[in-house]
Amino acid sequence: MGSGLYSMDEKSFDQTLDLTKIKPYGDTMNDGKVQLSFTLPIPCNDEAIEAAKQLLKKMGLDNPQVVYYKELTEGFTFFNCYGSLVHTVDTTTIKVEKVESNVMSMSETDEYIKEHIGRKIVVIGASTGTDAHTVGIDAIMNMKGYAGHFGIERYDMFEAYNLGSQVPNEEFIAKAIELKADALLVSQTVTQKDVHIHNLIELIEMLEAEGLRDKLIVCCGGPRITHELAKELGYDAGFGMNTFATDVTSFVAEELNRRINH
Ligand code: B12
Repeated sequence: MGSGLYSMDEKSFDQTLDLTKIKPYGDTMNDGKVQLSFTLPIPCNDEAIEAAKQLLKKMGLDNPQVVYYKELTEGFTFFNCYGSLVHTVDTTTIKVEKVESNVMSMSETDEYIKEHIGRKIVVIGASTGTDAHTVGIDAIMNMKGYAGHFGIERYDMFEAYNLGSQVPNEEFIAKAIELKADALLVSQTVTQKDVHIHNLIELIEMLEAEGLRDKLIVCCGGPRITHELAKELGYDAGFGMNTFATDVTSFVAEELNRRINH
């Protein structure tokens, strides 16, 4: 038994949590403490600080405090603020659509593919359209991987092609045909003016027009992609932040097995 900071009684505070009324935690349970930062397009002065505080109150933050502020450029002020949120959320009613798969390690996935597919799975990935962000797709595909998780190029039973960024959907599809891909991995980071939605929809429509949609497993990913959104747009799966290669390789291996063998 360690001599922690809390006595057992104090520790048990979280067992009395009302999961129907959860609010942020900062220092003491249910204090609602929140930190946020934003910029206002007004000069940096006392009135700007008061404006920031009034906005915090309107957001439902009691005891609003501006703890840091700075002029960004003439007429623009940046703020770091604290406040206590008055709102709560009922966590018992929350349902989130998730990718259904058993996440396996790299070696387990390779074994699974050897046993159930009996050949390498061909995947091609790219950031498509005008999207120039490569870090996400590289994190998933590059040999060296991301945050201690190897990327798909490291797997024995995947043949992985990373086409990079700003790949037009036509080119992506042409490559899929040329390489006889089993799965397409699309990365979309920029969401301004819903450009990711248009781009993702266009790919599915083009695949459908070519009669290829059902022949391919099509996944997308990015910081603002959810599985729910991906399904809505006609994808087989969607992966958001904190995804590792294992998440998508497990899904693709199991999905291909389902399609081939069931
Ligand atoms: C680096 C960066 C850039 C670099 C990119 C360099 C490069 N080679 O990638 C440069 C400077 C080029 C750049 C440019 C732009 N950027 Co930028 N950029 C960023 C930044 C700082 C980091 C992004 C990143 O690398 N994240 C790390 C990776 C690992 O995370 P990730 O992409 O989410 O990937 C993970 C998951 O999402 C998932 N995933 C991602 N893809 C896929 C795919 C599959 C198949 C799967 C399974 C999983 C998966 O797995 C990954 C690992 O867990 C972000 C801000 C931020 N801190 O996030 C802004 C940001 C993304 N950029 C932004 C913007 C606006 C731009 C520009 C439009 C700016 C401008 N006005 O010119 C341009 C757009 C250029 C273009 N045509 O696309 C905005 C996007 C806002 C929005 N919602 O649209 C952000 C959020 C900054 C901001 N707060 O405004 N950018």
